[in-house]
Amino acid sequence: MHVNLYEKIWMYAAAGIILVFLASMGYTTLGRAMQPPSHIETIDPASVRTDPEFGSPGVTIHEDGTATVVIQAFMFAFLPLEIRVPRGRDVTFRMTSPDVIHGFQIVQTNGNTMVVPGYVSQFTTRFDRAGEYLIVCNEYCGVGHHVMSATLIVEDMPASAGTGEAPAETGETPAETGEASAGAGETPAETGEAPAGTGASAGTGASTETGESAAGTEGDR
Ligand SMILES: [Cu+2]
Repeated sequence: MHVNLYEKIWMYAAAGIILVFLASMGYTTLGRAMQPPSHIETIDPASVRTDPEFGSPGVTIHEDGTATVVIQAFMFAFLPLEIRVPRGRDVTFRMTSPDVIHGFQIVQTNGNTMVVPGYVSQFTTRFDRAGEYLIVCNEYCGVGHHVMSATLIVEDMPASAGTGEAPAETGETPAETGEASAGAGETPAETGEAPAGTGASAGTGASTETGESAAGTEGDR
């Protein structure tokens, strides 16, 4: 079958464009962590405000330094209005809506999801740049849609429990606290407050005392 040269060029160009589109989808999915946020976790929209988790939204910093942010998106605000998360650590956002579909976009980052009533939207990301980010609703949700926003503050957080400024530092802590008491591993919240000072107070015997003496050492510095 004879195909005109120009016809061939268009055919190959069209096929090439399709391949580029498919490849870009693959790249953003695998390489840039663009994933569907929903993990098929459902919730009754009517019970969102009394839900143990979503009824009291906020930020939880875990022992390993990562954070979970629970958010309620409703007409026409996000709760909490101001969200503080650690820099350079995994932050998992969990959110749902008691009314209509909202959007949740952290401007200038890859944090972006729909918030669908009946479902829990969840994604995990990390922020390498400290500062203030604007969160906006990017799904039209009613007359107050344009005022629906919140603030995300990314900052270097002091060790909340068990972790130092950098994950690498935590590796040193067990070796130092090991001198003080064998129970140090069981009380990461206490030893974590002053990982540098714990080594100095090697005289402490019981694990319960480690927290007190460590705090005292911190005051001496
Ligand atoms: Cu909205």
